[in-house]
Amino acid sequence: MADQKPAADQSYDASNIQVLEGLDPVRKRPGMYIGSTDGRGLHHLIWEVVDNSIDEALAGYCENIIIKMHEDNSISVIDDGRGIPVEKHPQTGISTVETVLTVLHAGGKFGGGGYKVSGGLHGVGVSVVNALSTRTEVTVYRDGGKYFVAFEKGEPKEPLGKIGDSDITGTMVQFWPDGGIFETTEYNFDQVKRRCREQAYLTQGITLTLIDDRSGKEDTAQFYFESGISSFVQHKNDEKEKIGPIVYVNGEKDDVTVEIAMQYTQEFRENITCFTNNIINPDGGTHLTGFQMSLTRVLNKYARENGLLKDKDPNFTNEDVREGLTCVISAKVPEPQFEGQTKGKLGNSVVRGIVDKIFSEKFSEFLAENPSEARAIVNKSALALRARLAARSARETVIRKSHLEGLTLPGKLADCSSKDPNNSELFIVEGDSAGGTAKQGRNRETQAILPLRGKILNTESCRLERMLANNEVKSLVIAMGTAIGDAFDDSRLRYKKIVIMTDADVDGAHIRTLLLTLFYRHFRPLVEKGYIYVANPPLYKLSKGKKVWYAMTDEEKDEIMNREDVKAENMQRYKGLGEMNADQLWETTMDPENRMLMRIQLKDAERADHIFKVLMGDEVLPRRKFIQTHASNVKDLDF
Ligand code: 0RA
Repeated sequence: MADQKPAADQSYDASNIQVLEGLDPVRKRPGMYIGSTDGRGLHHLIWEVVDNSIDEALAGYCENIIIKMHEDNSISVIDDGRGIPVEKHPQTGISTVETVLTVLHAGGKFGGGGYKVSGGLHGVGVSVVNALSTRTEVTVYRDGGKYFVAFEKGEPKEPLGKIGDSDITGTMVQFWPDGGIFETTEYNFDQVKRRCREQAYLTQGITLTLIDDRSGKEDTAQFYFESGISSFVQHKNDEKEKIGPIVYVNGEKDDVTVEIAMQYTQEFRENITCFTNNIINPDGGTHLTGFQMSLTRVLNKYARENGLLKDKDPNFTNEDVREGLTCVISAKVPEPQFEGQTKGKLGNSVVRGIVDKIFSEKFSEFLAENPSEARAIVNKSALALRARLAARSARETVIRKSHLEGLTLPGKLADCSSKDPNNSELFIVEGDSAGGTAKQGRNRETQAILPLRGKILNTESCRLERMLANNEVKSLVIAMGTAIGDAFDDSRLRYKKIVIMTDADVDGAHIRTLLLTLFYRHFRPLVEKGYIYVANPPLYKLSKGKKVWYAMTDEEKDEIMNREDVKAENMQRYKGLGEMNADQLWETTMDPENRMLMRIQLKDAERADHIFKVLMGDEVLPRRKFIQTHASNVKDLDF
């Protein structure tokens, strides 16, 4: 009794510790051993017995399992395995068959075999079935003899004895579930049949026969799947349009065996089922994550190496490569750890790496050897990827619309009173101070002023979504009324003259470039229709007595000074729009009678965009070249 663990500890690694325990705790707290005492727990009894037979099959000794439902609600499970040993067990002093039936956690271990791999959800063994049955009879065919032993509520009733000769081997266990423990003792044929089918898929080469012998319910079902989980995948894909063959991969590492069968279909949904030791894992676990990591990585690698994904394409995501995939993953793990509320998830982390390694190797091999199938598979993922990007873009349009729609005009916009775009002008002005001057000097009827604070966002390689998060860009878009991107609609444009009014210096030129780039990329129709202008504020003010002249360029300044004999100290150089007063700004730059506007041509905007790409883009070489060429001539930045 060394190493005894408390009964309450349903540790799944208990199978490798030889716990010798009576069956009393099982009858006292059945739920602890089989989960529940409802129909689910009742059906669980069958699988605790069948698991032992399946272990025999996995060990290579058993080919047939028959499950029979009897009139009296008893169940018998018959197999053609080696038969439970009947000789005295060295540790318990009683026969192995009696040990297996009366000692908790005494599965294959007591027979001296390897670990027990199948094993129900709780892996508690056939002794629990015995404990929860009013009667259990075991018939063993072995060593040329037929042996019989019977128990009642887990207690030996008829001692083991030889009752005849036999030239076959095998075991028959019949049990009568205890109606005093279970809420119901009536079995459901379809429920058992479903699990039989699943178990037959998972154990290649086994034949499972289910017989309902109850009067009025007579029925039989038989399952044999030559190709195991590959047959399972074939069955799942029965009605679906398939892409490529069923790919089967298996391998073993550190006592963990892995089997994966998969096939792509034209479906959009995925269908992946995972098992550990023949028990379904509804919540996946480490075998699933290992498979998923590997699948995504291998398909991306193959697609890149074979030019099926171009440099500009993003990688496939996990979701992309799962689309239309039907897959069965079956792992055999010596000491499985299950996680989650319902213990539906495999937790052993070593399994992740093992599955990843085995699958990567074999699947890469498959792709390399089957180029046309590989291409079909990759194309399916590529379709999923494109659909995902398209869906995202559609979603962004909706987001964009909701960003812009219903929004009131920005507070800093001083709008004009005219609602007719044909005689409305929008002046985009650099800075709040110049904005203030322009607001005072403007014609309120037809001229709107939108001051932009500082440099607007660098729109190079910048997603629309992020651009719209920039307040300056957002204000401009709302003021113009056109929205942006897929939602762009130039019939809603509020001003047919949009005037960029920036300082006549390098910063001003930069902001102009930024704005032109924005128009070129996102509002090109406005450029094409000739709605975009650049204002031309004077560089110098010259005065003599009460006479005043403005000069746009150095040449003009020199010409005026010569002609009018203006002395240099009278001369004022405007460093920015803000240095002019409202009247001066109106007179020189905004008054339609006097001003000089430059209408932006598509090629101007295109050039701005090009310069922008060179200066702000990812490529370093052209940028260096541009700066080296133009460093001493900043005027080239002007338009
Ligand atoms: C212990 C040891 C061996 C087999 C079994 C148990 C066994 C149990 C069940 C339960 C239902 N069918 C079964 N078949 C076998 C190994 C025996 C050997 O080494 O010969």
